[in-house]
Amino acid sequence: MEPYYQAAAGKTGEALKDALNNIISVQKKLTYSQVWDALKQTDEDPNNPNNVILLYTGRSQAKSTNGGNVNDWNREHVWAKSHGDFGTSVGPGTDIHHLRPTDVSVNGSRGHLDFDNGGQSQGECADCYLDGDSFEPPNRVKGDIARMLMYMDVRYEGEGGELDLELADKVNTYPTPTHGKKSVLLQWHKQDPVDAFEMNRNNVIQSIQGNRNPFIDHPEWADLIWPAS
Ligand SMILES: [Ca+2]
Ligand SMILES: [Ca+2]
Ligand SMILES: [Ca+2]
Ligand SMILES: [Ca+2]
Repeated sequence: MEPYYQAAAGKTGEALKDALNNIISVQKKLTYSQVWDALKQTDEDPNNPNNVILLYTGRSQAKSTNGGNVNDWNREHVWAKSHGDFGTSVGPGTDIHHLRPTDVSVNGSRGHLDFDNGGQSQGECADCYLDGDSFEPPNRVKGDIARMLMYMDVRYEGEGGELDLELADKVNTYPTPTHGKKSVLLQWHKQDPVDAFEMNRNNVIQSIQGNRNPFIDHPEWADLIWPAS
C-alpha cells in the first residue's frame, strides 16, 4: 500500500470509508476564483497547452475562453451544487475533484439532474442524453463522473460543520444532500476504467489542494464500500 493510503490497508465497509475520509480530508481549500486557474492545469489538453478539454462534449478549447457566453467554458459542479445547497462558497463548492470545465449551454442543460441512463440526445453534446429526471454523459467520461461522486460521498461525512453528502440509488434527489443514481454509477465505474488523463488530473489536484481521489488510485475500493445488493 502506498504511504498515503497506509491507514486504509486491509479495511472494508464503513471502516474503510472512515479511514479514507480521514486521509482525504487533509487538504487546502481553494476560493471559487482560484478554481479558474486550477482547472486550466487539471484539465489541460495533453496535445495543446493553450487549451482545456471540456467534460461532456470532449471539445478542446482555449483556456482564455472561460466565461458566460453559450460556447464559453465555465465551472461545472458534477455533484450538483444545489444537492445540499453548498453553492460556490469555500468547501464542496470549490473542491476541484468534482469541478470540470464544461460548455456553458451543455452545463445549463445538465442543470441539477441526477445521472442515469436514457433520454434524448442533448444536441450540442450528441452523446449526452437527458429526460426530465436524469442526464447520461458520453461513455468516455461515465467512469470519471462516477469516481468524482464517490469521492464527494467519502470526503464529506458531516464532520466539523461540513455537510454529509451521500450517494442514493434513485433519481429526483434534488435538493437533498444526496446524488443518484448509485447502482448506475457503480456500473459506469467498471464500464469506463481510469485512463492517463484522469490519473494525471488526480496528480495535479494533489499538487494544488493536497488530497487525492481514492477511487482513481484503487478502483476496487468502490465494491468494498458499496457492495452490490
Ligand atoms: Ca454551447
Ligand atoms: Ca431518467
Ligand atoms: Ca474515462
Ligand atoms: Ca458522505
